Amino acid sequence: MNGPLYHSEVMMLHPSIVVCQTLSSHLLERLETYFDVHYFPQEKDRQSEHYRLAAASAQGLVASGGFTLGSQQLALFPKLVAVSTISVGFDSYDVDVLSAAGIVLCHTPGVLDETVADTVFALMLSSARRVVELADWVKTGQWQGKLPASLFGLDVHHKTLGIVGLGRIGMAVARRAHHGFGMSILYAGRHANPEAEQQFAAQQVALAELMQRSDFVVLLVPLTEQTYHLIDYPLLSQMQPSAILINAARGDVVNEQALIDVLQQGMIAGAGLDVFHQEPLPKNSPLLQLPQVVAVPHIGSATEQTRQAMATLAVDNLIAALHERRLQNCVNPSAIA
Ligand code: 8YV
Repeated sequence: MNGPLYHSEVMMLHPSIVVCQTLSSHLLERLETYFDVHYFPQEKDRQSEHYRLAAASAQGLVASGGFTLGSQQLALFPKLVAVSTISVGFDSYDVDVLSAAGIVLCHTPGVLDETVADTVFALMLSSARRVVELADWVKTGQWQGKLPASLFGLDVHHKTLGIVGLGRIGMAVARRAHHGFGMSILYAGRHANPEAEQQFAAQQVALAELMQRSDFVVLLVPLTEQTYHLIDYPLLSQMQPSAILINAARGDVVNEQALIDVLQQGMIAGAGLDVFHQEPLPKNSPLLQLPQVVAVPHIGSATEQTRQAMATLAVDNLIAALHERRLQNCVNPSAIA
């Protein structure tokens, strides 16, 4: 959406910005063309008086998806006009608080869809075919003879895939699943997706039905008040014992304790998890004790190429908002209405 930003501070020729994420020198130079840039990529850099002074005069902020910005943190940024996150998810930013303060928030949709869909497939294949568990088995010298049937996995091809949250990333997953793996696609969500129905023969069903019928349940909804613990024990317990849960959304979309319970009780076959209630995942998490769980460290978009594309888009978003006075990829344009 386009629209003029009218804050008087934005009219300054060289606004001051704070960058709280590692950026390539090329992107930092691009920002420096337009702004007075204060760079604090590491958490420890942000404990200093220097950071507090830079925040006090900053009109713009570039940060990552893991950066927390609510009323407490915002008190450090009295002049803030625009925030640009290098992520598509923005659940760690308090949008209501930002909007009330007239601050726009921009994010990076689109450029990470295919990479996150690859991650989803990596989790599906590795959990169904027990790739991590069996690779460890080989590395620890246990491959001494024929593979015992107790170590056989489950097929992925021609199975039923249930997608919870069929947006841009879900479409990239569905395309792989339908055209590449001959899978049947179910989806649950607030809106019908006629494009998915036409292109992938996807069928919209209620969430409980999706849980019951799917061989793979893939979570891709954003974390909001409505989706917090959306997948709880009553829904998890309706999955088939041979089914696998994949979470590439946010940890708290699932009640993690309920997931641990159904896994420990063998009520589902496994889980492929990119996201967790607490990140980094604590060393004592019961999830780490379960061989049928493939846990990866929030790698959804983490390829060099895609992270660079996300950072470039976030930089462009901030330049558009603060320098060109127009909004692109803004999640709360009404903040300045
Ligand atoms: C980010 C993500 O890499 O975009 C998102 O919402 O979860 C990841 O792609 C992560 O937030 C780190 O910035």
